[in-house]
Amino acid sequence: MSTLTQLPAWQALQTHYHAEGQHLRLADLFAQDAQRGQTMCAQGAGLYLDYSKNRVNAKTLALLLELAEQAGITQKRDAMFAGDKINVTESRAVLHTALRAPQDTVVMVDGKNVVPEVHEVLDRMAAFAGQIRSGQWLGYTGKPIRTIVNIGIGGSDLGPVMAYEGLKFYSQRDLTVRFVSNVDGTDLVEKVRDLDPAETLFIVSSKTFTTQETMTNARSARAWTLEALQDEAAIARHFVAVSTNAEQVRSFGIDTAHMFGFWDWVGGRYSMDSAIGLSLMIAVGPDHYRELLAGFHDMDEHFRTAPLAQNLPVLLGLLGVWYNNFFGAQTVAILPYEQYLAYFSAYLQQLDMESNGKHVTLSGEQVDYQTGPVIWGQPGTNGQHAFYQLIHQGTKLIPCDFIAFVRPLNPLAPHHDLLMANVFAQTEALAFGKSLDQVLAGGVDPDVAPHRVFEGNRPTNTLLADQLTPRILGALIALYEHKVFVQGAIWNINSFDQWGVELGKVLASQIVPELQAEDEPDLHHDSSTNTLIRRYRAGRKAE
Ligand code: G6Q
Repeated sequence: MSTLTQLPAWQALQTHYHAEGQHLRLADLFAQDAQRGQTMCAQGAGLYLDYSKNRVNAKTLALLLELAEQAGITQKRDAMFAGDKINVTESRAVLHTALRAPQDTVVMVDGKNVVPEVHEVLDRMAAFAGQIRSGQWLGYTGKPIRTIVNIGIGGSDLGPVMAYEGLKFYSQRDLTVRFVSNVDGTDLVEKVRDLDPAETLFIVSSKTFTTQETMTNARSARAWTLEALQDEAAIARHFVAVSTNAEQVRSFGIDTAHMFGFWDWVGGRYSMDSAIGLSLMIAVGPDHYRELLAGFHDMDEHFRTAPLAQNLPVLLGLLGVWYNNFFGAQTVAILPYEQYLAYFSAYLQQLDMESNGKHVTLSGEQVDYQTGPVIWGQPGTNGQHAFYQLIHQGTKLIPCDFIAFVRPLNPLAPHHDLLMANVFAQTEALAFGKSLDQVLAGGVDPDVAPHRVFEGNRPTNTLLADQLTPRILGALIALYEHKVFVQGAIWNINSFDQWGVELGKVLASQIVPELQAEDEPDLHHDSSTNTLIRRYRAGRKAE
C-alpha cells in the first residue's frame, strides 16, 4: 500500500465514503440546511466560488482538509514558491509564480534573485509591443505590421491563443494575431494564405527551439517570406523569437537582439505569462498585460495566504479528489458561459492532463490510486444542445465547473440575462433533477415518464466574477494552475515533467527517414506499423 492510502485522513475518507458519502443527496443536504448556499462559498482574487452543490457534508469537508494537511500541501506549496527544485525528475525549480511577482519581490534560484530579469524581459517586450502597435516597427519594405503569426505548439501555443481569444475585447483591432501550431501544412497554409508578407511578423515561440513542428513551420514561414521579399535581410524585420535557447535562435537566422528569453524554471504549460505571451501583449497592450499578471499574482497571494478551508485552489482540488478517488469519476467538465473563453477548456486540458496524467509517485513507485482526470468542455450555452444530455441523464458521474460573469462585455439586451439564466438553471437541474412523481404530476404518459426523469445529484461548482477583465482572467488561470498543484501534491506525483510525450516523438523521428527513403527501407516495427508505412509509401509513389 502507498503512503497516501495509508494516511489516516485517506482511510477515514474511505470509511466515510462507504458509510455516508456515497449516499449523500444534494436535495437532502439543502433541505437540512437552509443556509447551505450562503455558507458553502469562498472568495479570493475577485472570484466567488459556490461549492454548495457538491456531494459533501461538514464531515467530508473536514476530512478532506485533514487530508490536505497530512499530505503536506502547505509545505509543498511553500517549497514551490521558495524556488526549491520540486521538479525532481528534471532537477528544476518550478517558479511560474515569479513571472508575475512584483518588482520588489526576491525569489532566489541557485543563489540569484530572478525577479529583476523577469521585469527586464517584460520591459523589453513592452517596448517592442509598443513599436508594433504604434506602427513604428516597419517591415522590410517600409510598411507597418498588420498581422502577427505566433508559431509554437503545446505550452507555446495554447496559453497565448486562449488568452488572445479571451481578451479580444481589449485588443487593438487593426492588428490581428494568428496561431500556427500543427505540423500539418494546412495550418500554416490556411493561416497565411490571405496575408501580405510585407505586413506580417512571425513570432517563433519555442522554449527549446528544437521542437519538430515549430521548427518545420518556422522554416516554411521563412521560405514564404523570402519568396515574396527576395532578401535574407528581410528576415530580421519579419521574425522574432521567444526562447530559452539563444544558440538555436541564432543558428535559425534570427538576431538575438530580437529574442525574448525565459528560463528553465518555467514549464511549457505554465509559460503563457512569460515572454511566450508576447503575441498577446502586442494584441492587448502592455498595460492590459500587466493587469493580467497582477491577476495571476492576486491568486498566488490568495493561495499562499488564505486558510485552507477558504482557499479556492485547495477547495477545488480537494473536491476533485473526492470524486476522482472515492466516487471513481473519470472526467471533469469545464463550462465557461462566456464566448471569449472558447479555448479555456482546451487550455486546461493540457495544464491538468499533462501535469497530473502520471502513473508513478515522486519516488518512482506505481500508484495504487487514480491520478489526474480527463478534462474537457466547451462554452455554454452551446454544450447544452450537445453533450449535456449525458451529464444530466447518462450513467457517468461528471463533476462540472461552471464559470460565469455578472457584467457582460458586450451588453446586447437581453442576451446576458438569458445566458446567466441558463447557468443557474443548469446547476439547479443537475443538483435537484426531476423525480418520477414530479413528471407524472405534470400529466406525462406513464410509458414515457421514466425517460423524462432526472435523477439529479450531479455535482457542480460555480465560479462567478464581476466581468471578464485581464486581471480576472489572470486570477482564473492561476486558480486552475494551483488546483492542479494541490491535486498533484496529494497524489504525490511530479506535476511538472511530461515524459509521456517523449516516446512518440522519438519513434516519429525514426519513421520520417523510412517514409522519405528512395529505396524500399528495411522495416523493423510490428507488422501493423510496417504494413501501414508500406501502404503510405505505395500511395505516395502512385501520385
Ligand atoms: C508543456 C510541454 C509542451 C511544450 C511543447 C513545446 O509543458 O512541455 O507542451 O510546451 O512541446 O515546446 P517548446 O516550447 O520547447 O517548443
